[in-house]
Formats: sequence, C-alpha cells, structure tokens
Amino acid sequence: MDAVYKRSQLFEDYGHNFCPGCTHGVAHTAIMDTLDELGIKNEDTIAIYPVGCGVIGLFNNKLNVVHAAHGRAPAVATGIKRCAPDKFVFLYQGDGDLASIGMAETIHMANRGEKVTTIFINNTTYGMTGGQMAPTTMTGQTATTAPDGRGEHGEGPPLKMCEIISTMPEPKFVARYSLHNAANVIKARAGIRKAFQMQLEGKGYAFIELLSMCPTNWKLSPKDSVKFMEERVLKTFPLGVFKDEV
Ligand SMILES: Cc1ncc(C[n+]2csc(CCOP(=O)(O)OP(=O)(O)O)c2C)c(N)n1
Ligand code: SF4
Repeated sequence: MDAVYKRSQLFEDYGHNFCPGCTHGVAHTAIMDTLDELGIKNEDTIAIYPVGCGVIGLFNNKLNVVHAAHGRAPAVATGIKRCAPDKFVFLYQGDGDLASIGMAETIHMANRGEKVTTIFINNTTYGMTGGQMAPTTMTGQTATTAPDGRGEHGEGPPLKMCEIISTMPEPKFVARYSLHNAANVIKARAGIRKAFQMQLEGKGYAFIELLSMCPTNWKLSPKDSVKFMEERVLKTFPLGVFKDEV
C-alpha cells in the first residue's frame, strides 16, 4: 500500500505531550511539513522557542533551537538573523509571551521589518501557567485572574495583533488563520508556506497568527472547544489576510 502521508523527518520518533485537543501539535505538524515541502534543511534552520506551552514542542523536533526568555524571542531572532542572514529563522510564540511581556520586542521587530517569520499561537489564555488572563482573552471570557470575565473590572478589550501589526509600513505579510478543523488547517498551512517562501526569497517580515485551542484552560472537551472557537473566538478574531505586499 502506498503511504499518502508520512510524518515529517524533522520530528523525533516519540510523540508530543500536549494536552488532548491542544492544537499546538497541529501547528507543529504544519510547520515541519512546510519545512520539508520547501526543502528547508534542519541544519539551515534556527527556531526561536518561547516560554509557554509551545516550548513542549522543542523537545519533539530535531531543529536547531534557541530557547529565549519569556517575550524575548524577537530580540534573539533579530540578533541571529542579522549575524547569519543565510539561515532560516522563525519564532514560535504564544499570546502571553508575544503580546504581554514581549509586546515591546514584538512591535519593534515588526517595525524594523526583520527578515524572519513569526508564528503566533493565540489560544486566548496563559496556557502553561494555568489560565490567567492573556492580552488576547476575550471580553466576557473568564480567567483565573478575571473570574467575572474580562471587561468587568476595567481590563479593556483584547489586543488584536494582526490588526496592530498590519498598520506598520515594514511587515509584508500579516494573516490570521485557525487550527480548529481540517478546512482551516489547510488554509493555515498555505499561509505558513507563503510566509516561509517569502523568507527564503528575502522579502521581509511575515506575521502569521494561528488561533489555537486550549481545552485544558478553557475547561471544555476538545469537541466543545471546536464549538467555542466557532461561536466565540472567530467572532472576536476574524480570519483573513490583513496585509499582503509580497
Ligand atoms: C520572565 C518570566 N515571567 C513569567 C514566567 C511565567 N510563565 C511561564 S509560561 C507563561 C505563560 C505562557 O502563556 P502563553 O505565552 O500564552 O503560551 P501558552 O502556554 O498559552 O501556549 C508565564 C507567564 C516566566 N517563565 N518567565
Ligand atoms: S495547557 Fe492548553 S496550551 Fe498548554 S498544552 Fe494543554 S491545551 Fe495546550
């Protein structure tokens, strides 16, 4: 029988240990498959990993990885890419990491138009530390630090990173996709591929936001998390391409 799908050779042989229904794993499969498809070799790739659940991914792939302090991935990626412009450099960051403690680094890197690719995992919560309110937590969504729901006590509305970054002149491709079902994963993979291809061609900064499920901290089953994505998350964070100057 012909194999129609093979697991990327960039993964280690053992599986991942994200929670059931977590789409960090789906994001990783999309990234590794895209690197394979574009022929980007492990030895030419440097992945900058964050603090947060995404970091679980670094243990199950064979990429060259630099683990940055919380929020500092853009500074680390900037230094690496400027010193080694021939290397393929991508950042993998959660919403707490990228849009809270790392907001300044994120904004300034985007404003400089560093020639790297950001993969931004927005699951509307601080996953690893147990569900505190993130910059992306939605209005009315509860969190351990917002038990009455965001917005009830002056927290302000969620920050929308694609909308912010697409107002800047330097970023060339800014888009938001979702990982909650197969049809959307196919679109997300196309966006990741376009962004990676851009970097190979030296075309400037790309910011890819992937809406991701965190059933554990949403306190929902994986199946109900899909529903929550469709009924709540996609309404707050509309999908689409916000800027395309490629
Ligand atoms: C400097 C610093 N501050 C805070 C922490 C604690 N911390 C670890 S993971 C995390 C939250 C990560 O949330 P997010 O970036 O949204 O990623 P997720 O786990 O949801 O994928 C925090 C606050 C830390 N490790 N280092
Ligand atoms: S806590 Fe949430 S983000 Fe972290 S692995 Fe579990 S489901 Fe994924």
